[in-house]
Amino acid sequence: MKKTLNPIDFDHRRKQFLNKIKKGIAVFPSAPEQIRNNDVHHEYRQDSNFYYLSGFEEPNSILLFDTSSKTPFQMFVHPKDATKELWEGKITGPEGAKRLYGADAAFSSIDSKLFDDAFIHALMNAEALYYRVGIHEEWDRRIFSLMKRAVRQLGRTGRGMWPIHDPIEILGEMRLIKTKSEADRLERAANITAEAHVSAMKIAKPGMYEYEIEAALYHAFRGQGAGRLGYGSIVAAGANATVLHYVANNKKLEDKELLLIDAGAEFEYYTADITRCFPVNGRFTAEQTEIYSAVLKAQKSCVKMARPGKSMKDLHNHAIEVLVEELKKLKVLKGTSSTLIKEKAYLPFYPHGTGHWLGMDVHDSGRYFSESYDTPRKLEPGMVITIEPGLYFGAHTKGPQKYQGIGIRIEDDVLITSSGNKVLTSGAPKEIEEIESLCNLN
Ligand SMILES: [Mn+2]
Repeated sequence: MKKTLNPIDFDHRRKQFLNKIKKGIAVFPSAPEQIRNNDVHHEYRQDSNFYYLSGFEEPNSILLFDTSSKTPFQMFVHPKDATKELWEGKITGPEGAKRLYGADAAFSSIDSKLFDDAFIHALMNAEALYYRVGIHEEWDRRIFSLMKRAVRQLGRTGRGMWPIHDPIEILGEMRLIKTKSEADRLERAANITAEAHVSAMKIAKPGMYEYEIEAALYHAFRGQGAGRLGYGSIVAAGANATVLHYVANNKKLEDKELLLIDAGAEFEYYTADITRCFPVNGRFTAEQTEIYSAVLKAQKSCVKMARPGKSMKDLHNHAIEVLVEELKKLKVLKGTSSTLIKEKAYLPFYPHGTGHWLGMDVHDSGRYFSESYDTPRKLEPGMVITIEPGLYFGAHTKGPQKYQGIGIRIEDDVLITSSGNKVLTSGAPKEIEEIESLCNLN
């Protein structure tokens, strides 16, 4: 297995995490392998939190953190196995887990007694368990039954069950503020993705199919060293763009249609998330220009606003204000802005949020609210967000006939810095003139 991040990064994360769980223990099972059909598996990807703390990519493994132990970071991994390695490639094994991944102690994960005993032993001296309930049912059953065994072993003490905390609250906060090396990886993913969007603009033409563009994106991602997609690519021509999570990608591109692409490459477990729209024949129609310009205005204005002290909610409210003004100018909405906003008259045309955290998961972890979950949290340096307003005139939207079938979203990835922000995805043009000139290169 290739190890890409500096081992020091993982070591540092583990130290931080161990400090935060105080006198607790923590368990992270690896992502389960998923059957696709018969004996074929879905492509394997390690669980984000598991990877974040270990850098270890193999299935059938467990991380056990025990703050009171001389070996606080224990790994349970698949043992070396010549036959399995002949078919599936190199297995790291417990010795490798210690040598290459910094485990203080490592054991086989195949002999389930080894983990079960270690877990009970660790729990005895712990004040709390950090474990994500509700992710894998099988694991929930295993953990609960081990906890029962542990409590019985205490004898008649009257002591209750150990409390279980979700480690995501700690890890979500850690993952939310990106270190330099994480921001670098996101920037690399963003550059790869921007390049792929540019090549899509260059090759698309009437008569091609959405899946041909999807294939070109994948070619550009993998060709530049991306590990995989960050999420399923949306390649939506014409009215398909008004379906927010369109994934069929099988329609022919027609003259005078726009093509909306929402796609992101994952580079070393960090994903980009870019949306661009461009005309299949290289020229925006007058109506497309009107809607596109409205969205672009809102998008650029939100990007300008994104800095420490503002919240995602501030950006969303701002996007709504600009879009409502633009929709009034285009005679899609009529009335006073404050009433239109209060009555959410924009909702049929702008039904989604303006952005989200971005990182190892496309919708990354971390609180959107203050610690008491009652006020929107302020942006801080090191956060990476998307800014993605849109306007949609779909089958169920009653708007002017001339806009029917237009769906526009423009999405950038933005790193918040102490002085404002840095747009990571500026390699993908969004101005009409730039887009048209790229589209007309072929
Ligand atoms: Mn997004």
